[in-house]
Amino acid sequence: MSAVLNTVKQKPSPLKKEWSRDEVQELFTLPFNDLVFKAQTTHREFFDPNEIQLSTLMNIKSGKCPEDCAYCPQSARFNTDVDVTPVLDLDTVLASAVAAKAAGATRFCMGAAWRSPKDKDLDAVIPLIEGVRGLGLETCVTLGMLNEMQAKRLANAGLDYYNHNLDTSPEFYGKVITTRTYQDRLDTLENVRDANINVCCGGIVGLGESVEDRAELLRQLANLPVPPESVPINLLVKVEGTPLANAAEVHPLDFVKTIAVARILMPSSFVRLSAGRTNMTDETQALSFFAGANSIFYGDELLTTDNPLVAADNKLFETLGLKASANTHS
Ligand code: SAM
Ligand code: DTB
Ligand code: SF4
Repeated sequence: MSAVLNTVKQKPSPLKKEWSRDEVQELFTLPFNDLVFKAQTTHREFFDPNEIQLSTLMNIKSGKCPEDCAYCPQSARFNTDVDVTPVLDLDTVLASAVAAKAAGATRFCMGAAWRSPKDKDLDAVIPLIEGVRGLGLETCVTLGMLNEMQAKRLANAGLDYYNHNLDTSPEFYGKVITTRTYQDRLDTLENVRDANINVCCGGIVGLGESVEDRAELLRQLANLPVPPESVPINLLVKVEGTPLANAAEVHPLDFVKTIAVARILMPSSFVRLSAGRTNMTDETQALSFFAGANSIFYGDELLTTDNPLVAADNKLFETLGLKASANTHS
């Protein structure tokens, strides 16, 4: 069991702020300099501004997913060119985890293209969680919807984080996914929280959503009974064959504003500059860090698409004077 992370059940604080629709929309209308200054000031109250948390991703079960998430290359409904694999074996996963740790990652995140795992799927994933933990890495998995019992099983295996994204606003959600509801996602998040697993939950920018939708996504996240410890903000990776392959480009500064508002709404959470970095300049990434992003996916691949090379990221950290955060598990 994770000593600190999984023993104390987090309760909503009576002092927790409920963000109103107008308050969040107003942040998006602030002059850029005012918004980013506010975000950086908030960031400094809770974090070392020059420290960054590094998580490495691995796709442990690829492709043939029954869901219809319009952004996702792993949906069986779209004609994309992704590998289809059963759950990978322990040795393969541990070899990647060892390499991730050696490169400087502190968390290893394993993704599976499932709508929701069957209990026998968890039988296959649990040894992977235990093995990766045994290496002294934090563990995260993203396996789709979980019921109460499944969340408890993962907690008992010592899982540190569960990733399950809201993806967008409740209003825009139906334009992107029809095979599971927003409430289904909230139910999974509640099951994960109740099992005392840390919550990793965020969304995607670039699905064709409005600024109001981005504000509503962030408000939903911040107004959860306990905000997620980790908030991945993905820029859509446009993949040939998915319905969103030709989605409109997002202006880089609009992306940075989303990061800044996430930081202001969830001051003590890790905000992760997630998918989409291969299409960002160093300047956009640097501004995102200045706006309060303090975590990235680190490693040459995401799940099925490319991520910046580790060597390029290390060079960027050197240029920016960023240092990787320490491993909490070793
Ligand atoms: N199947 C599980 C689920 O959806 O809950 C876990 C894996 S799924 C790939 C995890 C998350 O990756 C999605 O919720 C979405 O936010 C993100 N994602 C998937 N495809 C993406 C893309 N093309 N661009 C950006 N983010 C993406
Ligand atoms: C998250 O928010 N982003 C990651 C992780 N959680 C699982 C996934 C990004 C996937 C990008 C597209 C791909 O590589 O398939
Ligand atoms: Fe399946 Fe997850 Fe992709 Fe949706 S995002 S199609 S649930 S793998």
